[in-house]
Amino acid sequence: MQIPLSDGELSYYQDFIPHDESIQYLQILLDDIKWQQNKIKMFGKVYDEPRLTAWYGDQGLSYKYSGIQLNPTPWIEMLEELKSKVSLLAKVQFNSALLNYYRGGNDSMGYHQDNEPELGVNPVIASLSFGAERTFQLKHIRDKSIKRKDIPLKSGSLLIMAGETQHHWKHQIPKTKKSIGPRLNITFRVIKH
Ligand SMILES: O=C(O)CCC(=O)C(=O)O
Ligand SMILES: [Mn+2]
Repeated sequence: MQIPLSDGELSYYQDFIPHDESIQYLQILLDDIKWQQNKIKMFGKVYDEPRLTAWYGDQGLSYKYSGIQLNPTPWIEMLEELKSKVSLLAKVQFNSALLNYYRGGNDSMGYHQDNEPELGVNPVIASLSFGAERTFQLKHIRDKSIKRKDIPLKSGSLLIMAGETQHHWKHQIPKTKKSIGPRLNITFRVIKH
């Protein structure tokens, strides 16, 4: 389903994976993924990122963001299955994935663009969510009169950002005071060689 967005393309499939299956994926992946605690630099200080991450991809691909160099872990079967399913719908052959594990409401990801040079111009980013529902917020960078978009991401849902979205919009997962369980998010990407 298309979500109207000026200067960008957004689509959302709420029941991409049936709810009960999505909870099974959450439990298995939380155990099987090699989660890492990365550090971020802000105003000259070093902090723990407020979430755990993992980077999976085809051999030889690497990825850099916020000064962190990530070398990919080889695919595991379950991730490969999900990658194929998502690639089929998005009509894009994804070759890598950044996984995010939000342990609770205090874990978050601040406003950013997925605009690293290795993603190329107008990247297609497909984002799969399992577990606690979190709000995905998009704000237009230039035009402050455009209202912020808030999209509650359900367990088993798939959100696809495409077109010029990464040029004109920033997105984030804010912290929440609600008492909630863990959430796992997989963003499939294409890294250009
Ligand atoms: O957790 C999410 O839904 C978004 C994650 C994200 O924006 C990213 O990994 O670049
Ligand atoms: Mn992002």
